[in-house]
Amino acid sequence: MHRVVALLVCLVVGARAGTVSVAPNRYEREGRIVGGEDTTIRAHPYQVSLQKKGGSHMCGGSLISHNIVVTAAHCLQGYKASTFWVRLGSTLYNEGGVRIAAEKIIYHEKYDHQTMQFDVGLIKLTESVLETEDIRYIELARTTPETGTPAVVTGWGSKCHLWCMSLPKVLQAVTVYIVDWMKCASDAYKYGDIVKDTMVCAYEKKKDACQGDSGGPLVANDQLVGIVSWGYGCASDLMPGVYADVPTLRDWIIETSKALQN
Ligand code: 4AZ
Repeated sequence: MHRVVALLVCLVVGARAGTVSVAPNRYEREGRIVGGEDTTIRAHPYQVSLQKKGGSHMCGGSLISHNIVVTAAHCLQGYKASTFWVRLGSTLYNEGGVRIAAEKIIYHEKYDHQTMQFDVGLIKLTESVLETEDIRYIELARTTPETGTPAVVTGWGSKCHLWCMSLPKVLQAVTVYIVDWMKCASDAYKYGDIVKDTMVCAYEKKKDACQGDSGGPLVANDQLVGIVSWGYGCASDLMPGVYADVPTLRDWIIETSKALQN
């Protein structure tokens, strides 16, 4: 479905942003965190930037313990841990805070890049980080908030349209509203049954996550409820942002985090 366009877009975007992650559903891109505004790491201290060593921002992520970052499987697939650095504790993706190399990476064994189900992965850092004003571990939500609950998505995804060359250096934030997967798959929106029960959507007119925000946090009530995963375009009418549903994936995240300590 839209494969050729998706591939072309990924090639263009990949060359520009230094990412080669391929999500088949990704056929268009526009904006940044679309419709967002500058924010600070202190307001979202769980946010991290996943980068290739050398400094190109690839994806977002969320710190959940002293040495574990949650991100999207599609940010990790095809890479070795030695590829990555993580920058924590900085409003700017390209300087400040601390930069720590990845020691191990793993993604969900049921991750399917066609359907985008189980789009979750973990990074174990080579060093532990303590909590400060600018670095905090975020709790994993146990239940998906009701449809209509406000949630905040943050990231350094591209700020410009398709042919613009620069990423925002300053972290962006936008408020969107939870749409549960059944509602998101209903006739109220345009996706239909490609939205599955491992996913949760979030929507607001002209506001959305976008390419480069992948892997990053969707937060409600100070808990991680979603991981930026996919969408058709960004901030398109009746096409919500789609996220990996953290409550559904919570047990895997916790068990796998433990296993990574060995
Ligand atoms: C992406 O390509 C992507 N509008 C992330 C989020 C959304 C769309 C695309 C949601 O990484």
